[in-house]
Amino acid sequence: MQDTSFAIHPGKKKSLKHATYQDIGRLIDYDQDGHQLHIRAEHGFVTVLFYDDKIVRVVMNPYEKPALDESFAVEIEPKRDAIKVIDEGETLQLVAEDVQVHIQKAPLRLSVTDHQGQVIVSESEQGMAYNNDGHVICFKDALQDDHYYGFGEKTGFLDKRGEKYTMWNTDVYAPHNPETDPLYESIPFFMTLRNGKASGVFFDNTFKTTFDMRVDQTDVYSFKAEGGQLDYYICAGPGPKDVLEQYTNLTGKAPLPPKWGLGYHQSRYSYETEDEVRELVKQFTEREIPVDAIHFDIHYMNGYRVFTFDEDRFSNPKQLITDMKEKGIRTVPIVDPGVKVDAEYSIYHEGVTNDLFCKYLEGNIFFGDVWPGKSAFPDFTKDAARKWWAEKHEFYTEKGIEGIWNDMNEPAVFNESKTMDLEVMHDNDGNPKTHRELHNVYGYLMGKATYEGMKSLLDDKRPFLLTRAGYAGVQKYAAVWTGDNRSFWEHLEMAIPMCLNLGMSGVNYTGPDVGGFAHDSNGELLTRWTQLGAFTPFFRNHSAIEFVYQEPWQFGETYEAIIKEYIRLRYKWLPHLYKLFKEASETGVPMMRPLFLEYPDDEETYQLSDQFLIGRNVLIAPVIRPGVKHRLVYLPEGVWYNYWSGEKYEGNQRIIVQAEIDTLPIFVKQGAMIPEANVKPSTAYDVDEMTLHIYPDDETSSYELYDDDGETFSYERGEYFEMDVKVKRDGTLVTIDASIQNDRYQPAWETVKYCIHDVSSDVEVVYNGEKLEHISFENRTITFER
Ligand code: MIG
Repeated sequence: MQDTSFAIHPGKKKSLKHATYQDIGRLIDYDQDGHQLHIRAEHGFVTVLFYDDKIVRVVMNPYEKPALDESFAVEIEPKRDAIKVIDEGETLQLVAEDVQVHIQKAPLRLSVTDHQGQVIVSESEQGMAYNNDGHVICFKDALQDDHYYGFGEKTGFLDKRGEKYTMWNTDVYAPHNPETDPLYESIPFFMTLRNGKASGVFFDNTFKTTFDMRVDQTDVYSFKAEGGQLDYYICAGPGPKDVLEQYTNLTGKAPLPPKWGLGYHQSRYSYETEDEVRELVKQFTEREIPVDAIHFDIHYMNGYRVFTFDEDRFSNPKQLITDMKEKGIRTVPIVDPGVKVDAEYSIYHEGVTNDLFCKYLEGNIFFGDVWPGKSAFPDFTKDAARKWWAEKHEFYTEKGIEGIWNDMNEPAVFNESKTMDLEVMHDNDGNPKTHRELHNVYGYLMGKATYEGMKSLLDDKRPFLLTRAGYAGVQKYAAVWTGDNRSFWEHLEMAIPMCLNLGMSGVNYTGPDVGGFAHDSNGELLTRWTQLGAFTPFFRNHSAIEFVYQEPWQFGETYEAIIKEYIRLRYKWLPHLYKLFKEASETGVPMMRPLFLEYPDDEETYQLSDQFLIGRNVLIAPVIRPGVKHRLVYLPEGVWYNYWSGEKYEGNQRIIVQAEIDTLPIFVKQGAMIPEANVKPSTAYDVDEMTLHIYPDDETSSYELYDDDGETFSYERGEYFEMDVKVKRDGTLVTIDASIQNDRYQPAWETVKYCIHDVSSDVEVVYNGEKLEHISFENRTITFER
């Protein structure tokens, strides 16, 4: 056998120590089996296939022809069209409509280009390889100005160039430090932005995986796994939104959550008694602070037994939940996977007798210490265990609960390794695999069981699920909060790129613990954090036991008033945010966006970690330092308005904006339309006044005003409201055309108050062909109702 292991090439940039890897070597032969191309190489086997014209899947197995294992994440079938293969002697070309795969034969190297010949991914000196420990690795060329995004939940700044990340779901106490990796989620996906064009790589391998993007020294990036096959998908873009769409075509679109899931949530580890919860509700009501949900952390349970309430602390949970619901407030109890060992506890009893817990190969149950003490862990890879767990949620739904919070599902275990023994077996429905292989999907499958269970129990109502752990595709089941941060300004700052990169990984519905979980919060920090939280997809204030309480009123009246204003602002903006959630559920493009997503050609946006967009045309620039009353804001090309003052700016420049403690800098782009609701105590109360703010542009701009009942799946059956609004400014004339596209759902508001910004007093407005008279003009703004 010829030795093709890597050598250090003198004169080239130095390779990192990959000498132990065996390169796949040269192509020996290939055969085509309809839509799959199989290659036998000197040191391995490769299969190539397409998922649509823009998604290429490559699977390398060092030892045998790859089995195309069923994926935990991927939902769609490959394209069945025969691949067109052209053998050019030294290379093979696979031609698809939008992309072309080039396979160099000796040594085997794989590249993908678009139909104009632009390189999407390529391999040169190094390609696919493996080592004697069964690790598989893939190297791809990195270019000078590549930028990398995604990787799920990671600390650090927006652009991940220069970083190295590991995917291994991990519970570390208060881990939001730049050097902490991995965290709770494993999303082995990233996006490359290269000269304004984007492409994605999804490495669908559930073992521990590592992504090495320290490309400056090597001119290559790599991804590797500690086992399994090198099984990855290339999403060819060409825009960053296309990549997100392609990636979520593979791993699934997020369902639309219930509207109350987008409201303000209040949590604490823990509100420990019924009295405490009732008092909390009373405070929100009296202080007129909107709230949609209160989370019950672990103290609600009897000895931390899941599917129980502690009867001394909560004597009548059903009554409490009913009373809260009457005030428009939902309850979200925490449910951990660990089941207390207790022969008289029905859940434990059933799990043992029906063989639903994780076991060693030899047949004994794995026990680990978590909150309840010695505990067993459901084997969520088993269909029977998922069904059982799903049905158990009737305990909650029969009390009126519509939302669940999954914690500790990495799974976390209180021991040295922080999780289960790696040799514990998962039955995986008759295809047993070790925990070492399936660790990263444990929480994901718990989420699947819970979401599906709640969905069938709730009788057409949309469930809310919040999870800490997950794998690629977690968006199908749950919202993701970023776990145990601390009440530090640095953690407020880090929350922004962390949430943005979750969004770049298919997870729209995400947010940090507002105010910080561990450590003591304070008025200024909570105020600034609430300003951010009002514009993150998930908005929950949560704090840890033994640290100061941080409900909106805990730091005095001045802060309370501002915090309240921003929670109210969230409710004002809900129609727009909800519409963006609807869009995310259809396209995979998140509500909270890094600027490069809309401006991929603007280099200034590539590393912008402290400001972001809501949808296409609203820019949020939070203040993330104490005592700071101004900040630098980058405005990309176009014309922008200060949301508060109406002041107008040309983009493509940095401005300094005043931002006293009561001000979150917000900018709205010309052409934008933003619907605003009148604020209610919670989403349980119908919005009955709707205002549409219009910032007219010389080009026609359009907006679809969307609404539905907010809580059932009836929108999937066409019962929603949609009104299309088109606006154009031509000198002093503003033309508005509004047409209802669908009214199978009737919102409580019957007219829309139009508010047109930045016009002069001689403005003329033509609305659906009718010239309007006597419209009120004030502050360069006119309003009328239709
Ligand atoms: O070991 O349930 O991240 O939100 O309050 C800590 C108690 C367990 C960790 C979660 C946190 C939650 C806490 N949990």
